[in-house]
Amino acid sequence: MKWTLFIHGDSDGVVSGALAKAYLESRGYSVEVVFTHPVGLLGDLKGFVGDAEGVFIADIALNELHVDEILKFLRNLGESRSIVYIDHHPLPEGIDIPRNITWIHNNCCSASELTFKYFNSLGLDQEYSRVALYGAIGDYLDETPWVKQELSKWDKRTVYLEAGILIQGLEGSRRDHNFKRKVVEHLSRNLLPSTMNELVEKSLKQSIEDEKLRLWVKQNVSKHGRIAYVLNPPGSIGRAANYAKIYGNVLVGIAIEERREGLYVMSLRTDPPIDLNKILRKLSRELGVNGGGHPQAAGARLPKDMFSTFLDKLDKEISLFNL
Ligand SMILES: [Mn+2]
Repeated sequence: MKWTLFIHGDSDGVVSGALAKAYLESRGYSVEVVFTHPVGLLGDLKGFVGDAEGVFIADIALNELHVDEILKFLRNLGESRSIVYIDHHPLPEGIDIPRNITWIHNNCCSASELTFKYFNSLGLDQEYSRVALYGAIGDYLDETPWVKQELSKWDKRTVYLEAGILIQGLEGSRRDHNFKRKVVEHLSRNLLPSTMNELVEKSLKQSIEDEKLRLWVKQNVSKHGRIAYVLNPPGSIGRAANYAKIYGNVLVGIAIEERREGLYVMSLRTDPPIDLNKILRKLSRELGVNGGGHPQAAGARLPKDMFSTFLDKLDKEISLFNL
């Protein structure tokens, strides 16, 4: 009796996995954890579902390019197994959702919040709301009505301390899936992140790295109209994009990593009401490049020689907001 969990490796994904594990183990199942991402999901499903009788997927966006094939695969799997898919990333338009799977999708809030509500309704102990809060905070989705209500039931200062240790510790253990599995195990028992020494050490190291990154971005940021950007920052491009926005004092921040010769992989950050997901999906169709994500946190990848065209078009789209 086994379930396999396919989850994202950030704090929202890890927490979603821990909540699922806590519930499923309390019902007598064994649980296996696979870390994946939108582009790798289909391959990982094909490779790792094996003889599991249940499949849980959380915090993995459905990629425009693979969505039909993934849904077809899930529909087939749904004939013989239980499938639960929980996510909060905006969906591609016009998709055909399989009726034989449990489909929980809402842009309202974190995957952690959705996952907690789902398993709590099935009987997961209310005490696990604290674990769910860490995941919500990790995705900056800590101002939803549910989060505010639950935070008031704990000492919220210590919840933020614990969330910070988890978020920073995971950030500092990028591709170390074995370590992340241990974190899932730890959280699935509702143990505090601060009682896991290795996580605390990684989080403290990560904070030093982030401070270096912050100062580097402050000195190296370039501006283009309403956009500020940095190229090849020494650290996470998501964080660097946020700092570029702040220190460029503009509406949109971008951090770019030149992945291999001529390919720019970038992260973008903004504030409401600008919707980067909508803008990037539009530019993606116009320019034939990959792009999308959340409204205020998104990504794109394009050939280096298209970057200045991309910046011009993006700036024009932002100007439409008249901010
Ligand atoms: Mn998430």
